[in-house]
Amino acid sequence: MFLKKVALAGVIGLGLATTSAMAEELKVGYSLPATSHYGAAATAFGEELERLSNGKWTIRQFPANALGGEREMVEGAQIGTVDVVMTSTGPVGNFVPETLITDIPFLFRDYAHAHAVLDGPIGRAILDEFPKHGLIALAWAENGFRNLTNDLRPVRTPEDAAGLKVRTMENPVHMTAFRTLGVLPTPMAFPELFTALQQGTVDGQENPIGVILSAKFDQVQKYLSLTQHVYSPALVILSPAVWNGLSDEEKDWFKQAGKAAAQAMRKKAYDDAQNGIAELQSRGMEIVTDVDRAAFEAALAPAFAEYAKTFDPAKIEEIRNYRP
Ligand code: EAX
Repeated sequence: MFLKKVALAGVIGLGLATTSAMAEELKVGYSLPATSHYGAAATAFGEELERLSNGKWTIRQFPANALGGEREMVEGAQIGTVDVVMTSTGPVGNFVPETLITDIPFLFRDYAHAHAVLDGPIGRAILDEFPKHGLIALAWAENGFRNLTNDLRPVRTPEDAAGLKVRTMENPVHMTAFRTLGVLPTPMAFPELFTALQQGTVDGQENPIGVILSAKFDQVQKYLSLTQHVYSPALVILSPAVWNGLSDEEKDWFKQAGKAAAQAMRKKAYDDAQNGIAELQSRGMEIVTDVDRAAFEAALAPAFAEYAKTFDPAKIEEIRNYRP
Protein backbone atom coordinates (compact mmCIF):
# COMPACT_ATOMS: atom_id res chain seq x y z
CA MET A 1 0.00 0.00 0.00
CA PHE A 2 1.25 3.45 -0.81
CA LEU A 3 1.75 6.02 1.88
CA LYS A 4 0.47 9.12 0.15
CA LYS A 5 2.76 12.00 0.85
CA VAL A 6 1.40 15.34 -0.10
CA ALA A 7 4.42 17.34 -1.13
CA LEU A 8 2.37 20.48 -1.65
CA ALA A 9 3.30 22.16 1.60
CA GLY A 10 6.85 22.96 0.55
CA VAL A 11 5.75 24.06 -2.89
CA ILE A 12 3.16 26.49 -1.54
CA GLY A 13 5.67 27.76 0.98
CA LEU A 14 7.83 28.84 -1.91
CA GLY A 15 4.88 30.45 -3.63
CA LEU A 16 5.36 28.09 -6.57
CA ALA A 17 2.15 26.13 -6.59
CA THR A 18 2.60 25.30 -10.24
CA THR A 19 2.46 21.54 -9.87
CA SER A 20 0.19 19.18 -8.03
CA ALA A 21 3.41 17.30 -7.04
CA MET A 22 1.79 14.43 -5.22
CA ALA A 23 4.54 11.92 -4.62
CA GLU A 24 3.66 8.39 -3.70
CA GLU A 25 5.95 7.16 -0.97
CA LEU A 26 6.93 3.50 -1.06
CA LYS A 27 7.88 1.53 2.04
CA VAL A 28 11.16 -0.28 1.43
CA GLY A 29 12.17 -2.88 4.02
CA TYR A 30 15.36 -4.86 4.63
CA SER A 31 17.12 -6.64 7.47
CA LEU A 32 20.41 -4.78 7.86
CA PRO A 33 21.43 -1.23 8.81
CA ALA A 34 21.26 1.55 6.22
CA THR A 35 25.07 1.49 5.91
CA SER A 36 24.97 -2.09 4.53
CA HIS A 37 24.80 -3.42 0.96
CA TYR A 38 21.02 -3.54 1.45
CA GLY A 39 21.01 0.17 2.29
CA ALA A 40 23.10 0.88 -0.81
CA ALA A 41 20.53 -1.04 -2.86
CA ALA A 42 17.56 0.76 -1.36
CA THR A 43 19.14 4.17 -1.91
CA ALA A 44 19.98 3.38 -5.54
CA PHE A 45 16.44 2.06 -6.08
CA GLY A 46 14.89 5.23 -4.68
CA GLU A 47 17.15 7.57 -6.64
CA GLU A 48 16.61 5.79 -9.93
CA LEU A 49 12.85 5.47 -9.50
CA GLU A 50 12.48 9.10 -8.48
CA ARG A 51 14.59 10.21 -11.44
CA LEU A 52 12.79 8.07 -14.01
CA SER A 53 9.33 8.91 -12.72
CA ASN A 54 10.15 12.58 -12.34
CA GLY A 55 9.35 12.44 -8.66
CA LYS A 56 6.08 10.54 -8.92
CA TRP A 57 7.54 7.95 -6.56
CA THR A 58 9.79 8.45 -3.59
CA ILE A 59 10.82 5.84 -1.06
CA ARG A 60 11.06 5.62 2.69
CA GLN A 61 13.59 3.12 4.00
CA PHE A 62 12.89 0.76 6.90
CA PRO A 63 16.31 -0.76 7.64
CA ALA A 64 17.36 -3.18 10.37
CA ASN A 65 14.26 -5.37 10.49
CA ALA A 66 11.96 -2.42 11.28
CA LEU A 67 9.24 -4.21 9.27
CA GLY A 68 10.11 -7.67 10.64
CA GLY A 69 12.33 -10.49 9.43
CA GLU A 70 12.74 -11.35 5.78
CA ARG A 71 9.92 -13.92 5.80
CA GLU A 72 7.57 -11.41 7.39
CA MET A 73 8.53 -8.70 4.90
CA VAL A 74 7.89 -11.01 1.95
CA GLU A 75 4.49 -11.81 3.45
CA GLY A 76 3.94 -8.07 3.75
CA ALA A 77 4.71 -7.62 0.06
CA GLN A 78 2.21 -10.36 -0.78
CA ILE A 79 -0.60 -8.69 1.12
CA GLY A 80 0.45 -5.14 0.26
CA THR A 81 1.55 -3.78 3.65
CA VAL A 82 5.17 -3.52 2.43
CA ASP A 83 5.88 -2.12 -1.05
CA VAL A 84 9.46 -3.18 -1.72
CA VAL A 85 11.59 -5.81 0.02
CA MET A 86 15.30 -6.28 -0.42
CA THR A 87 15.91 -9.79 0.86
CA SER A 88 18.24 -12.75 0.66
CA THR A 89 16.71 -15.83 -0.95
CA GLY A 90 16.77 -17.39 2.56
CA PRO A 91 13.03 -17.59 3.23
CA VAL A 92 11.89 -16.87 -0.34
CA GLY A 93 11.81 -20.54 -1.34
CA ASN A 94 8.93 -21.00 1.08
CA PHE A 95 6.93 -18.66 -1.17
CA VAL A 96 8.48 -19.32 -4.58
CA PRO A 97 9.95 -22.84 -4.54
CA GLU A 98 11.61 -22.22 -7.93
CA THR A 99 14.27 -20.08 -6.16
CA LEU A 100 15.49 -22.98 -4.01
CA ILE A 101 17.79 -24.38 -6.68
CA THR A 102 19.93 -21.23 -6.36
CA ASP A 103 20.55 -22.01 -2.68
CA ILE A 104 22.54 -25.19 -3.36
CA PRO A 105 26.03 -25.03 -1.77
CA PHE A 106 29.08 -24.89 -4.07
CA LEU A 107 26.76 -24.29 -7.06
CA PHE A 108 28.36 -21.04 -8.20
CA ARG A 109 32.14 -20.90 -8.64
CA ASP A 110 32.50 -17.15 -8.32
CA TYR A 111 30.67 -13.85 -8.70
CA ALA A 112 30.93 -13.81 -12.51
CA HIS A 113 29.38 -17.28 -12.72
CA ALA A 114 26.52 -16.33 -10.38
CA HIS A 115 25.83 -13.08 -12.23
CA ALA A 116 25.86 -14.80 -15.63
CA VAL A 117 23.35 -17.42 -14.51
CA LEU A 118 21.05 -15.09 -12.59
CA ASP A 119 21.07 -12.31 -15.20
CA GLY A 120 20.65 -14.78 -18.07
CA PRO A 121 17.68 -16.91 -19.19
CA ILE A 122 17.85 -19.26 -16.17
CA GLY A 123 17.56 -16.39 -13.69
CA ARG A 124 14.92 -14.67 -15.81
CA ALA A 125 12.79 -17.82 -15.85
CA ILE A 126 12.87 -17.97 -12.03
CA LEU A 127 11.87 -14.30 -11.71
CA ASP A 128 8.97 -15.02 -14.08
CA GLU A 129 7.58 -17.57 -11.59
CA PHE A 130 7.00 -14.96 -8.87
CA PRO A 131 3.61 -13.62 -10.07
CA LYS A 132 2.15 -17.15 -9.77
CA HIS A 133 2.98 -16.92 -6.08
CA GLY A 134 1.56 -13.44 -5.50
CA LEU A 135 4.85 -11.54 -5.75
CA ILE A 136 6.83 -9.51 -8.28
CA ALA A 137 10.60 -9.92 -8.51
CA LEU A 138 12.28 -6.94 -10.18
CA ALA A 139 15.87 -8.18 -10.19
CA TRP A 140 18.44 -10.54 -8.74
CA ALA A 141 20.75 -8.72 -6.36
CA GLU A 142 23.47 -10.06 -4.11
CA ASN A 143 24.05 -10.93 -0.48
CA GLY A 144 27.40 -12.65 -1.19
CA PHE A 145 29.31 -15.83 -0.43
CA ARG A 146 28.54 -17.10 3.05
CA ASN A 147 31.16 -17.89 5.70
CA LEU A 148 30.86 -19.80 8.95
CA THR A 149 31.45 -18.08 12.28
CA ASN A 150 31.34 -19.67 15.70
CA ASP A 151 32.38 -19.03 19.26
CA LEU A 152 33.89 -22.42 20.18
CA ARG A 153 36.80 -23.31 17.90
CA PRO A 154 38.58 -22.53 14.64
CA VAL A 155 36.87 -24.51 11.88
CA ARG A 156 39.02 -25.69 8.95
CA THR A 157 37.45 -29.04 8.05
CA PRO A 158 34.01 -30.64 8.12
CA GLU A 159 35.21 -32.60 11.19
CA ASP A 160 35.82 -29.29 13.00
CA ALA A 161 32.31 -28.14 12.12
CA ALA A 162 30.59 -31.37 13.18
CA GLY A 163 28.69 -31.05 16.44
CA LEU A 164 28.33 -27.29 16.30
CA LYS A 165 24.89 -25.81 16.73
CA VAL A 166 24.57 -23.40 13.85
CA ARG A 167 21.78 -21.02 13.02
CA THR A 168 20.68 -21.37 9.42
CA MET A 169 18.20 -19.37 7.44
CA GLU A 170 14.68 -20.75 7.21
CA ASN A 171 15.74 -22.60 4.09
CA PRO A 172 15.39 -26.37 3.54
CA VAL A 173 18.31 -26.56 1.06
CA HIS A 174 20.71 -24.99 3.54
CA MET A 175 19.39 -27.11 6.40
CA THR A 176 19.98 -30.31 4.42
CA ALA A 177 23.58 -29.25 3.79
CA PHE A 178 24.35 -28.52 7.44
CA ARG A 179 22.68 -31.68 8.64
CA THR A 180 24.85 -33.62 6.21
CA LEU A 181 27.95 -32.04 7.75
CA GLY A 182 26.90 -33.26 11.17
CA VAL A 183 26.07 -29.76 12.24
CA LEU A 184 22.90 -29.18 14.22
CA PRO A 185 21.03 -26.74 11.97
CA THR A 186 18.81 -24.34 13.87
CA PRO A 187 16.60 -22.32 11.52
CA MET A 188 15.93 -18.90 12.94
CA ALA A 189 14.78 -15.51 11.67
CA PHE A 190 17.61 -13.02 11.34
CA PRO A 191 16.27 -10.49 13.90
CA GLU A 192 16.66 -13.11 16.65
CA LEU A 193 20.18 -14.08 15.69
CA PHE A 194 22.36 -11.58 17.55
CA THR A 195 20.73 -12.38 20.90
CA ALA A 196 20.84 -16.12 20.19
CA LEU A 197 24.59 -15.88 19.58
CA GLN A 198 25.08 -13.67 22.61
CA GLN A 199 23.19 -16.03 24.89
CA GLY A 200 24.78 -19.14 23.40
CA THR A 201 21.49 -20.58 22.17
CA VAL A 202 23.51 -21.39 19.06
CA ASP A 203 27.31 -21.67 18.70
CA GLY A 204 27.56 -20.17 15.27
CA GLN A 205 25.97 -18.77 12.15
CA GLU A 206 26.98 -18.23 8.55
CA ASN A 207 26.72 -15.12 6.42
CA PRO A 208 28.58 -13.00 3.90
CA ILE A 209 31.25 -10.62 5.22
CA GLY A 210 29.03 -7.58 4.66
CA VAL A 211 26.35 -9.07 6.90
CA ILE A 212 28.79 -10.12 9.63
CA LEU A 213 30.23 -6.60 9.60
CA SER A 214 27.02 -4.60 9.60
CA ALA A 215 25.23 -6.87 12.08
CA LYS A 216 28.32 -6.64 14.35
CA PHE A 217 28.52 -10.40 14.87
CA ASP A 218 32.20 -9.89 15.77
CA GLN A 219 30.89 -8.79 19.17
CA VAL A 220 29.45 -12.24 19.83
CA GLN A 221 31.58 -14.59 17.69
CA LYS A 222 35.29 -15.35 17.98
CA TYR A 223 36.11 -17.41 14.86
CA LEU A 224 35.47 -16.57 11.24
CA SER A 225 36.20 -19.38 8.76
CA LEU A 226 36.35 -18.33 5.12
CA THR A 227 34.27 -21.30 4.00
CA GLN A 228 32.42 -19.53 1.15
CA HIS A 229 30.26 -22.65 1.13
CA VAL A 230 27.32 -21.14 -0.66
CA TYR A 231 26.54 -18.11 -2.79
CA SER A 232 23.65 -16.16 -1.29
CA PRO A 233 21.57 -14.34 -3.89
CA ALA A 234 19.32 -11.48 -2.97
CA LEU A 235 16.16 -10.23 -4.63
CA VAL A 236 14.39 -6.93 -5.13
CA ILE A 237 10.76 -7.83 -4.54
CA LEU A 238 7.78 -5.57 -5.26
CA SER A 239 4.26 -5.94 -3.96
CA PRO A 240 1.68 -6.81 -6.64
CA ALA A 241 -0.48 -4.15 -4.93
CA VAL A 242 1.89 -1.60 -6.45
CA TRP A 243 2.74 -3.42 -9.68
CA ASN A 244 -0.85 -4.07 -10.75
CA GLY A 245 -1.61 -0.35 -10.78
CA LEU A 246 1.27 0.57 -13.08
CA SER A 247 1.28 1.40 -16.78
CA ASP A 248 3.74 -0.47 -19.01
CA GLU A 249 6.09 2.52 -19.02
CA GLU A 250 5.97 2.72 -15.22
CA LYS A 251 6.64 -1.01 -14.92
CA ASP A 252 9.75 -0.42 -16.96
CA TRP A 253 10.89 2.31 -14.56
CA PHE A 254 10.46 -0.06 -11.62
CA LYS A 255 12.47 -2.75 -13.42
CA GLN A 256 15.23 -0.28 -14.16
CA ALA A 257 15.24 0.89 -10.55
CA GLY A 258 15.47 -2.77 -9.53
CA LYS A 259 18.53 -3.19 -11.75
CA ALA A 260 20.15 -0.09 -10.27
CA ALA A 261 19.52 -1.52 -6.80
CA ALA A 262 21.07 -4.84 -7.80
CA GLN A 263 24.16 -3.15 -9.20
CA ALA A 264 24.68 -1.02 -6.10
CA MET A 265 24.18 -4.04 -3.85
CA ARG A 266 26.64 -6.20 -5.78
CA LYS A 267 29.24 -3.45 -5.67
CA LYS A 268 28.92 -2.88 -1.91
CA ALA A 269 28.74 -6.60 -1.10
CA TYR A 270 31.90 -7.12 -3.15
CA ASP A 271 33.73 -4.20 -1.51
CA ASP A 272 32.77 -5.51 1.93
CA ALA A 273 33.99 -9.00 1.03
CA GLN A 274 37.35 -7.52 -0.02
CA ASN A 275 37.87 -5.02 2.80
CA GLY A 276 35.73 -6.40 5.58
CA ILE A 277 37.89 -9.32 6.66
CA ALA A 278 40.71 -7.05 7.83
CA GLU A 279 38.14 -4.92 9.63
CA LEU A 280 36.65 -7.93 11.42
CA GLN A 281 40.15 -9.03 12.41
CA SER A 282 40.91 -5.59 13.81
CA ARG A 283 37.70 -5.85 15.84
CA GLY A 284 39.09 -9.02 17.43
CA MET A 285 37.88 -11.94 15.34
CA GLU A 286 40.25 -14.77 14.59
CA ILE A 287 40.18 -15.34 10.83
CA VAL A 288 40.62 -18.91 9.59
CA THR A 289 41.85 -18.60 6.01
CA ASP A 290 43.16 -22.14 5.40
CA VAL A 291 39.72 -23.74 5.18
CA ASP A 292 39.65 -27.06 3.34
CA ARG A 293 36.83 -26.11 0.97
CA ALA A 294 37.32 -29.23 -1.14
CA ALA A 295 36.73 -31.36 1.95
CA PHE A 296 33.53 -29.46 2.70
CA GLU A 297 32.30 -29.96 -0.86
CA ALA A 298 33.19 -33.67 -0.73
CA ALA A 299 31.45 -34.11 2.63
CA LEU A 300 28.28 -32.72 1.08
CA ALA A 301 27.98 -35.61 -1.41
CA PRO A 302 24.89 -37.08 0.32
CA ALA A 303 23.25 -33.63 0.25
CA PHE A 304 23.98 -33.30 -3.47
CA ALA A 305 22.35 -36.71 -4.01
CA GLU A 306 19.28 -35.42 -2.19
CA TYR A 307 19.14 -32.22 -4.28
CA ALA A 308 19.31 -34.33 -7.43
CA LYS A 309 16.03 -35.91 -6.29
CA THR A 310 14.36 -32.65 -5.25
CA PHE A 311 15.40 -30.67 -8.32
CA ASP A 312 15.86 -31.48 -11.97
CA PRO A 313 19.46 -32.81 -12.11
CA ALA A 314 19.79 -31.55 -15.69
CA LYS A 315 18.95 -28.03 -14.49
CA ILE A 316 21.56 -28.24 -11.72
CA GLU A 317 24.16 -29.31 -14.29
CA GLU A 318 23.06 -26.56 -16.65
CA ILE A 319 23.69 -24.00 -13.90
CA ARG A 320 27.03 -25.55 -12.91
CA ASN A 321 28.31 -25.56 -16.49
CA TYR A 322 26.69 -22.33 -17.59
CA ARG A 323 28.69 -20.17 -19.99
CA PRO A 324 27.02 -17.00 -21.23
O1 EAX B 1 19.85 -10.92 4.07
O2 EAX B 1 19.13 -14.20 7.35
C1 EAX B 1 20.26 -14.09 6.88
O3 EAX B 1 21.23 -14.71 7.34
C2 EAX B 1 20.49 -13.17 5.70
O4 EAX B 1 21.69 -13.46 5.07
C3 EAX B 1 20.49 -11.75 6.22
O5 EAX B 1 19.25 -11.47 6.76
C4 EAX B 1 20.77 -10.76 5.10
